[in-house]
Amino acid sequence: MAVTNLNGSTRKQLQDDGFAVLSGVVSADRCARLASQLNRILSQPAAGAIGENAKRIVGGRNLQSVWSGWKAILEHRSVGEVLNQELGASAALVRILFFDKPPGRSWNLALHRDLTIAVAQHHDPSAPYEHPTVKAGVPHVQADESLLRSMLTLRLHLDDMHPRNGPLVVVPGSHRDPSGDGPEVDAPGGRVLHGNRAAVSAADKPDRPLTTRSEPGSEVGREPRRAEIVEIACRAGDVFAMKPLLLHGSRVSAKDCADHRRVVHLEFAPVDAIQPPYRWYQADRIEIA
Ligand SMILES: O=C(O)CCC(=O)C(=O)O
Repeated sequence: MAVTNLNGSTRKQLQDDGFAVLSGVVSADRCARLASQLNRILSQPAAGAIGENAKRIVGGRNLQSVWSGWKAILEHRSVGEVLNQELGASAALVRILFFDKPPGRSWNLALHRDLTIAVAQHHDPSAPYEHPTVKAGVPHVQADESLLRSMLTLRLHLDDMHPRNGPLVVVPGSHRDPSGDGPEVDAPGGRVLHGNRAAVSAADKPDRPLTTRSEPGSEVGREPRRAEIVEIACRAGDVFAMKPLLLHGSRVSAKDCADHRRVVHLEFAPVDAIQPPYRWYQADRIEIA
């Protein structure tokens, strides 16, 4: 992989906070074309669309073999750099998800970590991974900490993401303590971060609070922790890089917001990081010019 060194502060932010914004990776025009392609693909009856019907799509799975549009991000030097520095020369794309928050049909997603990977098949006994499930016909398992620590997610934003269209929220540094339940969240406040840490006014905040997805009773006997939750803002074409163990969720859109919030969520791993007998469901090695 012919790459130069990633900007030191981006790398440090990924290590310390568990996320970083790579700005201006894809042009807004190209994002619009990619969104149309995805819409066309997910409207086909056999596609892995998530939603009530072809006209009410809120997400998609199993896009890896039918859509190569995600490769647009590889044309930007910063993406090759981050993949090379975080994953090494054997980086591979191992899963694509697509998310939207369509106007009038948005929701609030509780804080969680991304623990699930798509695999070629389940095994019995399931160790070292657990909780086998099937999602849209594809076997999945919950990976262990060592595999999740080796992975990186890149989220390509196809629309601007702002305080009114259901933005992502994260708990900086939470990837470093994956046993933590996360903060006690009782208000929709928190800082707003962009690549350049822009702030927005409280009046722009959506009206429903976030909740955490911790086990019942998990806070018993402990003082609630007040870790910081920050709201992320991105422009269409930015890539949000994130460690899967980072606690994250998203807010519901404002009721009168007419903007979609479409994101292509790409999970990468060193291809050999998965433990036999498991194999990735699909792994596309990354080649950077
Ligand atoms: O973009 C979002 O709303 C977050 C989606 C997500 O993290 C998930 O569905 O696991």
